[in-house]
Amino acid sequence: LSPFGNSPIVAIKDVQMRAPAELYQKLTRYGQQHLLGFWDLLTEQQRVELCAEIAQVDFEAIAGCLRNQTEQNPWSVLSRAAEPPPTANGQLVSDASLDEARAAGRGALAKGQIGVVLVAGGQGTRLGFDHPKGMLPVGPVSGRTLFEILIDLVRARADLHGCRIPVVVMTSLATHDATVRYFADHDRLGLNAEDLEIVCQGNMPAVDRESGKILLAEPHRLALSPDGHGGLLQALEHHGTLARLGSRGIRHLFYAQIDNPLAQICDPLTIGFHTLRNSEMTTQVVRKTDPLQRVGNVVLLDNRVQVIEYSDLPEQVARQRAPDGSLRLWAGNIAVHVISVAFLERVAQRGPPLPFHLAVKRVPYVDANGRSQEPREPNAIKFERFIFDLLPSAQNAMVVEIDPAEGFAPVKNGLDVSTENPHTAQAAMTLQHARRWRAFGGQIHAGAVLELHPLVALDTRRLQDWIRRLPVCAASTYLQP
Ligand code: UD2
Repeated sequence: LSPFGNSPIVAIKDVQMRAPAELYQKLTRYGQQHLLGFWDLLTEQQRVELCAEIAQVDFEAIAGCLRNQTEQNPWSVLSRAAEPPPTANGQLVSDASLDEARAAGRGALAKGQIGVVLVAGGQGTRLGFDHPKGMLPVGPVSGRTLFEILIDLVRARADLHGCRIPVVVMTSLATHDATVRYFADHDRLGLNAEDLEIVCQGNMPAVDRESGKILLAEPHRLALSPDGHGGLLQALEHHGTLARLGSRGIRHLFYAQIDNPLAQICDPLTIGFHTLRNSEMTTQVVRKTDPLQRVGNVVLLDNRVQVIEYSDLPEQVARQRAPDGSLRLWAGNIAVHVISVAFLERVAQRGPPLPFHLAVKRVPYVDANGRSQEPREPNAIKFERFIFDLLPSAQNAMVVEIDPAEGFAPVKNGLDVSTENPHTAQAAMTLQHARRWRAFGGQIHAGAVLELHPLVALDTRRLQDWIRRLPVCAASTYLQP
């Protein structure tokens, strides 16, 4: 049911007379003229704001998505032809080629060719945390936040390889201001001003699921939400970031999500496979532990590496087994990628554009009488682009398998859910750091928690120094350089 029904608060013909004719005509072409329904009641300033929001809407894209809605989800058929992807570090790779890849990755880092992108625009609805997710404290002893942990990792890599690593943090309308303030209040977490860019992604309006009409959040405001992490492409292009990175010699971007404190940011092995094999996009995967695990499925389809999102993979296909009893589509997307800057530039300028994925969600709106409505049931369609949809366009796309214990502990949920919450992430960090400590002869008393700053964890010499000074860790400790 259209919230705007047949009784707009201002008769459409009046709108036509009072609102700018060109705008009215444009909206009419797409059946969205109700957006001007409150025009006569708005102040001059509100009219300016409404026009600015309308100007940013890609009406053609929305109309196209809604027209093709029934064809949006061909995965039920396509996924049957999906094959497991080959991995760069699969069974046939020798230790020598692993060493060669690591050396190539270190070389690219040392030459200053690697930048980092952290996507942090999500609204974190499942977590129930009132700030950007990056501000969540998860360090098991240090209480360091997700932002601090991941930026510490970047700085540790820069220190180890004697290079500069610029960081781009992508935010959204929902997280931008708080994130900018957070970095300003915390001295950019130690990054040089020229090594940090915080770029805000674009928005897409939600539409009423029955009528396709764009919803208003207020009489002069569209119901906007972030356009998905695939919005990165446009954001980097729009803010001139891609050109700036290119001109300072950055050839590849290491991409990770802010919700994974174990992300192997700037892992030399992954970077090395990417560069040695001339891949335009390389992605890390983990072996799924459950057929219905909430990770995207990395597959080979039409000879291209692609991701089928967990919500799109039919259960029957997800449960298929290989002859040895293991899951056939085993490769889970952990959203850690290496993407070449030249590839991003090419797709940003010449396409193909990333497709929109449609999701039916609950979205508050104002009705035709200007009253705020809080629907109880999903009433709207939201549009999002996903960065992993770049994979099929990438030349020589590569897949690298990693051990989840060493690279994947996402924080998705609050403590009311027993999985993928802050405690499970802390437990994974604690186990990882203990393994590292013990691998070099250190000991830890039962009950003591040891947290290592990335520079201690990654730099073997520093780690060994610490173990000499503190052979037995008897109480909970955070070790920093
Ligand atoms: C994502 C992947 C899934 C799997 C999983 C691993 C998608 C659609 N699915 O699932 O395949 O890899 O992660 O953890 O990505 N974000 C933005 N802007 C947006 C939306 C999201 O920056 O408009 C960021 C968000 O801050 C977060 C990340 O993207 O860092 C993932 O978003 P999510 O938590 O909604 O994705 P999820 O868990 O459904």
